[in-house]
Amino acid sequence: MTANDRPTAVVTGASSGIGAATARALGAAGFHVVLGARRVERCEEIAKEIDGTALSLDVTDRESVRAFADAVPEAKLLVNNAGGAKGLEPVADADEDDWRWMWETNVAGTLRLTQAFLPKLRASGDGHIVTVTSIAALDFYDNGAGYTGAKHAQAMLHRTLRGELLGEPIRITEICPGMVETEFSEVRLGDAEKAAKVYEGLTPLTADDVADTIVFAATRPSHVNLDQIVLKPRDQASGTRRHRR
Ligand code: 8X3
Repeated sequence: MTANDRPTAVVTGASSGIGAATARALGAAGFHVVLGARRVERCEEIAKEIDGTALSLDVTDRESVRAFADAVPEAKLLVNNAGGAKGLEPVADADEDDWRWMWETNVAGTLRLTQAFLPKLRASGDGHIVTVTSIAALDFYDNGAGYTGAKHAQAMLHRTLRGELLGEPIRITEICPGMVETEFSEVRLGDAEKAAKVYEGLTPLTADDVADTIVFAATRPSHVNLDQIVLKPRDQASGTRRHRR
């Protein structure tokens, strides 16, 4: 799907937050962007702005991924952004369904999309896989094992590709954001008020900050592979150490 000869970038989880900002930024950088998410109406609005394509995508559903990939004949860049957290409690009280959801979206979702698009990335002669993990893929913290576990597994899948695809024309970049003010905390905590408190008294990253970084990685010359980029607000030292005014 090279619309007007622009290279095609596929962004998952593109209906909001980092995914939506990345779709916009890649559109501005000259890509034809295919936006995938369950909330396809939201993707359609963004697609209109950037002359992109919106398609329905549920990364937890094999058939949905297959139909999505079938509708995109070629791709040069895949941004595995769909994912998220549910719950924040000690292992002793962890909800098994939340853990299953986190595994399905972050880990199996990344596997499905990567498998579906690898042949197209290869065929482009200059492909690139960007996976948005988290600082939760680098450390552990109390009450976060379901999410840190899923993010570690997603990161291992992604990092393993760096060796497995060595010698092929495909770059591999992992983006590890810390606190970014998006719907992330609302989904995790299931409560808008509690979510707002997460960012109180500090200046979090914005989705645009992360999107800019993804565009930077994607627009380096083909021989330059940015393996891993960690970005956190100045007010955040780790998953649990934050400075609040
Ligand atoms: C989320 C990172 O720092 O908000 O992926 O827990 S943090």
